[in-house]
Amino acid sequence: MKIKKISGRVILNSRGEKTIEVTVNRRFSGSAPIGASVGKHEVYPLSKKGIHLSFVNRTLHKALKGFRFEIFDDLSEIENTIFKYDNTEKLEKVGGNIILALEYALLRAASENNVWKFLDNKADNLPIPLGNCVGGGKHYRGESTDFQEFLLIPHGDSFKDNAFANHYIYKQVEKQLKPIGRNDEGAWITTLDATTILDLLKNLTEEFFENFDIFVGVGLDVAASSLHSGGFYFYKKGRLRREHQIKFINTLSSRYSLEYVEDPLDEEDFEGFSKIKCEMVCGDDLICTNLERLKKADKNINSVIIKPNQIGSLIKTKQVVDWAKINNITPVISHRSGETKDSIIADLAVGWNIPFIKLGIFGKERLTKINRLKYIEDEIKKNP
Ligand code: 2PG
Ligand code: MG
Repeated sequence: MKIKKISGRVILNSRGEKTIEVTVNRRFSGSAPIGASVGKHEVYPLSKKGIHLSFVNRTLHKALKGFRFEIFDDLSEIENTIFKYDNTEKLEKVGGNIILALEYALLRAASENNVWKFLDNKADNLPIPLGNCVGGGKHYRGESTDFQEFLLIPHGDSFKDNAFANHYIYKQVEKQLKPIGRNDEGAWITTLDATTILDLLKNLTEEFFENFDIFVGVGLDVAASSLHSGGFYFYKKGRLRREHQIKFINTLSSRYSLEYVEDPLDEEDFEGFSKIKCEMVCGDDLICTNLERLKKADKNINSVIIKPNQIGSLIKTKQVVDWAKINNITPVISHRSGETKDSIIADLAVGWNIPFIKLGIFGKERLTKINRLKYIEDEIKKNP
């Protein structure tokens, strides 16, 4: 595929914030999201000065016109061209989203919208959707839960069954919780405390198992860096020292048989993560999809969040996924709270054989990804 035209425009994400969409050869587009609970070590999503449209429309268009994009690794050359204009560590001049939006558009152009197949034409595994069911923290501006996300982890036989399980339980939660509304990721907002919510999810998942014979586990994204300040973890009911935070999370983990805990401690507390007892202990802000930080956390976690725009490069994102797998760290690809309708993470999950994807259960920016995974599942079934 030969690059003939690159153009950019400003679009709004699900939170109404500006982000960029890049179109290649007038037909294939891509866009990247923006987070609210942002790790300290993430790159800038947009340039420090805002969106750099002329960089896309003039500079990139001129620099890349005529380039032949054939295989995934060709993205290295594209990235190196961009890094010549921005060699800052955090991409403050152009922002990571321009790079990713361009890369997503290029992958679509090269594969005629079959990115997952382009990445691996034998791919046949669908990820398990970790569904954000109840939430608060930085994903809602009013009073809500201390923990950012209460997640459902279904273990059905197909992606479709798992999406059904998440949606069914989500609707039951609405009936019983009488929520205030939905937060940025479509999760239910409540001011009830963590144990009350976990009691409810435990009952509903057990009931669901009795009715539908699909086991659904429960997980948390504590997003503890948002609670952490001056050595304490601040909750509505009071503050906890580090050792009590560890004890609190471990107590919840064993009482509710949690399957997954993300960011239970502050983003610099590598050692603390190894004291958490849970089947999956996942690093998000701790790692920021950064290979050096993942290597440092090797013995502290057994799961890692993958968000391409934390690092602003698909080549580097792929390196993190590969290194994690080789070292028995389970990758979990994830949406962001300020999402666009771009569904590329669905394709990346299948094409890179990532076993979990973290998504909202409701809202059009979340449903594009769920529907895309259902479509890919059908395609795989049609051509086994
Ligand atoms: C997280 C993400 C996505 P944000 O913390 O895992 O749920 O939130 O995009 O706001 O960083
Ligand atoms: Mg997180």
